[in-house]
Amino acid sequence: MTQESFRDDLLWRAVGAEALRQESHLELIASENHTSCEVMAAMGSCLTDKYAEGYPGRRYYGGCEHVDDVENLCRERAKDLFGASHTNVQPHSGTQANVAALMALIQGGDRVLAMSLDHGGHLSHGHPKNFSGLFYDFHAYGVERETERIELERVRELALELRPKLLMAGASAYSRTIDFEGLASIAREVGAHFMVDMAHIAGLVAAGVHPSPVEHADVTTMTTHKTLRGPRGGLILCTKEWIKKINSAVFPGGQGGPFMHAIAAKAVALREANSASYREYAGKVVANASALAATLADRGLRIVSGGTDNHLMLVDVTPLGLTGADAEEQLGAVCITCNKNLIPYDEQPPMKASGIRIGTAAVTTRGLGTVEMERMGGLIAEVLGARGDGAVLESVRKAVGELSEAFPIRPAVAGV
Ligand code: DSN
Repeated sequence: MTQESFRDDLLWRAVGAEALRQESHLELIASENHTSCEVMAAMGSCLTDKYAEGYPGRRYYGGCEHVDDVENLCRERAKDLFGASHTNVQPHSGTQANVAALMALIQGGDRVLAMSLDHGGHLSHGHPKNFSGLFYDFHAYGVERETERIELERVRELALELRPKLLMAGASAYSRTIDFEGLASIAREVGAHFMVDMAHIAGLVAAGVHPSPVEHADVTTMTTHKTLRGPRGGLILCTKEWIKKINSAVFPGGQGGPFMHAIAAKAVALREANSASYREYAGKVVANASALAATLADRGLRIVSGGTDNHLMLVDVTPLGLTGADAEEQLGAVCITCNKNLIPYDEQPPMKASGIRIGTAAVTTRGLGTVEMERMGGLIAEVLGARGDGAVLESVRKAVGELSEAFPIRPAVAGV
């Protein structure tokens, strides 16, 4: 069935418009990417029709022999790619994976030490209105004011003072390498379990361009749709000791039937990520982020912590007299998509924020390289310094249009 033969005009008009938006905009939201045609095909396959509560070989419904093969394949690929002994590939999202990890590792009310959301952490690491903050006793470590980096000695002092049952690492807006080995040794020293949410950097870890937490953590969670470039979803890796508890925390603890189409698409993405071309891609993502950060800094913008080691950076836009919300809107107007973001020790509320977060995973998938990053950095600086000058905005919009036309998404991902 082709899209032309679909009857639901209203719906497909919106989907078509989104496809055009993606093609004509440069996507710098650090948590987004463009998936391959095979990932999309798996997501749109007949597997979406199948109920399969339980696990391979032990389901509650009949007719699961083929989806068992799919889930087993996905599990083997996840273990192989990340060097893990055990995995659960059913979480519907990163937050669902974190629900299961917390349910497995600790009891309600137990104390957890995790990175502060205001300094780059994540909603599911203890926000007071999220399940995590509602049901557990979360305390936060952050980055130092001077360096804007996590300093292990400070985390250690807090851990010794608070004696958490669980130490959590991982972030959604932190641009520096996280020392998982060092954090694991703090956890051991205070008798805490150690959990890592590597959602943002999973693809970089898979490719070996960021140190892996897997050998250090009791449980590692991730999403599959960010740098890993798979379908929207979650995944858990853990040691033998935790797999029974993790499995029962995912199902029946936090979810019902698994999304077998999403598990098939995760299997596709895991195979794609286990290749020389993907490892080359991940290296380019990091090189592109470095080049973009350097260009923005050269053009007078302040990069939080002075640069980046991974796929993203935080840019402080207050020296230009802007809020993050203003900057997001002005860049949006020239077809560059990014998000406003709190910077460490921000005095603005989250809906305004003092910074923007920029990531290079999606534009690198399109084929943009360091030369184009320098060009984009210049364009971003021009827009943010334009103070609404219509002629500047028009010329940048034209230049962005030329870049997106030169690097179309679908041909780029067809043969990933
Ligand atoms: N919303 C995601 C991000 O943008 O980092 C995390 O869940």
